[in-house]
Amino acid sequence: MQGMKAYLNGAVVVTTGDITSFDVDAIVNAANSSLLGGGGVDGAIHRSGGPAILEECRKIRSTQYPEGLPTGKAVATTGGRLKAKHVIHTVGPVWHGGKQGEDILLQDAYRNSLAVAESLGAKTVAFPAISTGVYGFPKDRAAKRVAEVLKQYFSTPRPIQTVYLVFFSSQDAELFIREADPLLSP
Ligand code: AR6
Repeated sequence: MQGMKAYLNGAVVVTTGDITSFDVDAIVNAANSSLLGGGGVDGAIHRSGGPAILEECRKIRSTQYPEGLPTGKAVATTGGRLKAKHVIHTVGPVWHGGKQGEDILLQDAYRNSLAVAESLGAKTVAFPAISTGVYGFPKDRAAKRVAEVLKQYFSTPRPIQTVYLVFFSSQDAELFIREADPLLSP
């Protein structure tokens, strides 16, 4: 898979495209607490992956999370018809101005998704820019928070080989690189 820029000895690759087409072990979904679908990347993943994903989400709701998946947590389902074997559903924070724990919750969403990916034995994982769409988290600030998580995560040996950060536009990818570069460059 081609990237615009690689960081942390190739463990993190910044790229653009439609995450539903990625041939990786797991893709992450920017879901909502209901786990029952929505718009944005969530809608695209359910459309491309088919009904098996929603079926497993319903099961998770009826067993593990009857009240919904809390913000910052992550769970896995099949990838259904996607190339990716697994979808990791996480819920990013809704932006309320930045003083309601949004930074930590966004980082929790990435960290817990990485932990789930590890538990699945995934070697390659693709993330969308969680919370930066309808949830309104500022993209520049999100870039810094994500860079911090990945820098810390890959500061010790990890079973995950490559994390792809997938942006929907090259403008978004460039913005990420601008903000994250000072934190991720050697
Ligand atoms: N591939 C990669 N990135 C995408 C794609 C795609 N196919 N589609 C959108 N993006 P959003 P959120 C980018 O709104 O802010 C849903 O309704 C998009 O440009 O999908 O976490 C859920 O059900 C943006 O930068 O997620 C929730 O209710 C990023 O993905 C709510 O939206 C995230 O945008 C979650 O909001």
